[in-house]
Amino acid sequence: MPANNEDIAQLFENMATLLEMKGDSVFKIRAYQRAARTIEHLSLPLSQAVAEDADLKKIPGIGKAISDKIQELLKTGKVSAYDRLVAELPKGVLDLMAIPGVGPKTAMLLTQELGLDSVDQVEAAIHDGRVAALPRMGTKAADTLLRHIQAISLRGDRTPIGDALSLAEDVIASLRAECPALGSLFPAGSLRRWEETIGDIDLIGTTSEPQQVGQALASLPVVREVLVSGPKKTSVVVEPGMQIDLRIGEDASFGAMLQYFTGSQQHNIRLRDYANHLGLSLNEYGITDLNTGQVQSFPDEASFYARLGLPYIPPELRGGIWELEAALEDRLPTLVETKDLRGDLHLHSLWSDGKDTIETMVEAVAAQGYEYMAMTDHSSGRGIANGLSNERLTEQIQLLRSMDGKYPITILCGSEVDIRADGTLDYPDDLLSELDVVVASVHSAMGQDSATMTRRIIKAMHHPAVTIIGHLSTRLLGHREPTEFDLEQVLQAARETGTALEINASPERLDLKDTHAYRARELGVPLVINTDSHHHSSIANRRFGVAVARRAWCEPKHILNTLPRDQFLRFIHTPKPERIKVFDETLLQEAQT
Ligand code: DGT
Ligand code: CA
Ligand code: CA
Ligand code: ZN
Repeated sequence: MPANNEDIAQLFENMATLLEMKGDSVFKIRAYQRAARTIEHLSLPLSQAVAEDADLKKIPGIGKAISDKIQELLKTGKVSAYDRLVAELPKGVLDLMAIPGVGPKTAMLLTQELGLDSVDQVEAAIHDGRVAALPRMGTKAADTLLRHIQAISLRGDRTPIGDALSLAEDVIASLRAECPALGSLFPAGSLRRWEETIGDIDLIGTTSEPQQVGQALASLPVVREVLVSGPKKTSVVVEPGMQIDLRIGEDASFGAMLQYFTGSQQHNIRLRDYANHLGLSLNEYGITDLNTGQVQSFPDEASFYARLGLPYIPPELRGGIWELEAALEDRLPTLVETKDLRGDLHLHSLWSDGKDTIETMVEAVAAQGYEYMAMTDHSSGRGIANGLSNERLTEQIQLLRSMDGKYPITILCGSEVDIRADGTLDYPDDLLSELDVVVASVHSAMGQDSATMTRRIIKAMHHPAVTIIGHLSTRLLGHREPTEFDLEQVLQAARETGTALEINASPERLDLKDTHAYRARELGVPLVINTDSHHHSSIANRRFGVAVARRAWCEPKHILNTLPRDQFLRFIHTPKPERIKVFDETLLQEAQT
């Protein structure tokens, strides 16, 4: 297996750290860090780019030295410069830097002076006093280090965005209820950028009573520990182990503050570099003119970006890779919004494993103002309890046909059909051909090797009845790893067969993930944002799917279920693969208007 983008990013991150320990040039270190960030967020596998002889230097943040090392890694499996660096430095030094507050210098001190090469060993050495006895250390520094180590286990891993967002919304509602003097209060950081997992929750607010708001946060029943409590910042750890940082600022400079703490860090570094070239410097209070020393404040982000000569950059795009160039060249996308959606094509009812009747689901979807929907209960294949037999599906089709016309929404007959291990589908062809919408999904044999899984999915795409592939990777965030498959081949087959790919909006799934959706959009694959609702309330999850699409730089024209009803019906009623032309035509129309 060639190294994937994450491995390559990690290697450069390590490289930067090792150089920092050696005291190498700041520019070189920065360059490696920037390359790591860039690669981590690339939508295209570098292994493929290299195989196709693409010029990696065209990617912003990747110069000749780094491009050469990527080639070396992918061709030989190692990078000799990296191996030399590792050999020069003590074992375990990188592991110790996983402790917050431990930079290269401290890590070197701990490994060289005490021979420690794991976090556990450091903890033991703090307890027996060896760490405190080190030069430049002392009892106080050793205690701080111990608290950091303990906080790692207390805080646990990153939290899926679904859990983090509902927690943040609860906290915001409580603070609103308790603090009448509260002005603005928004999530910032990774939550505002809609990353799929969240390290900690950042909240940014304004108020005339900062003490009261900080106090209110610290006193919430969910708070397990108060880490920082001051007029400008309050930090707490809440059950079940998430940190919340609340920062309070002034109305007049709220824009700069929100911008600063929204990040990403990489976006802010890029923006700072760019501002420096204009003779300006940025911080959380505003923009300083380096000639006059004057600081200008901004009440909102739009005016902040405008001062830099830039259009407003939506938080979902602030990954630090392409957005600044795109903004400067005036080619930022007009991102898809929740209000653009006109249908949901993946919905379950009590007929299979849903929790509501068909009628309840139809009413709930119609209440969103949608124009069309498809009921897609499970097929009877393995893995899913209560899937519909051929007879029950026939019965459901009759029922749905009789309901259509009685509601202010077009009800389409569908099914979520299992893709069996060999790529065949769970219903006979004549039954499938009666359906308007077929979502084909993998629910079994998820451990297949990449080649088998790729063939399996592509075989399903070639079936004339398959409209959409559901939750392509089958991952469950924090619970189940994605299956292995060749993304490029799958996306190409989707395009060639005119099969749409789902962005499953369920916050446990978010599947396609953002970078895969990004690549799908680049290749012209039709995307559909579905909620896969098993309960009428889950239709609200569509916002998570819209966020994935926005992080993939999707405009309405890239999303099939933003099509008006008649155009959508024309798409599904046109046989595959010609159907793709209907999709392309709508792209064209939009580009012309
Ligand atoms: P997370 O919490 O790991 O999911 O990711 P973020 O992006 O929310 O990171 P966090 O909470 O450490 O910081 C919030 C934002 O503050 C970050 O996106 C950018 C901004 N920021 C500005 N300067 C700095 C800095 O020197 N260090 C860090 N860590 N953040 C900074
Ligand atoms: Ca954060
Ligand atoms: Ca934070
Ligand atoms: Zn489903």
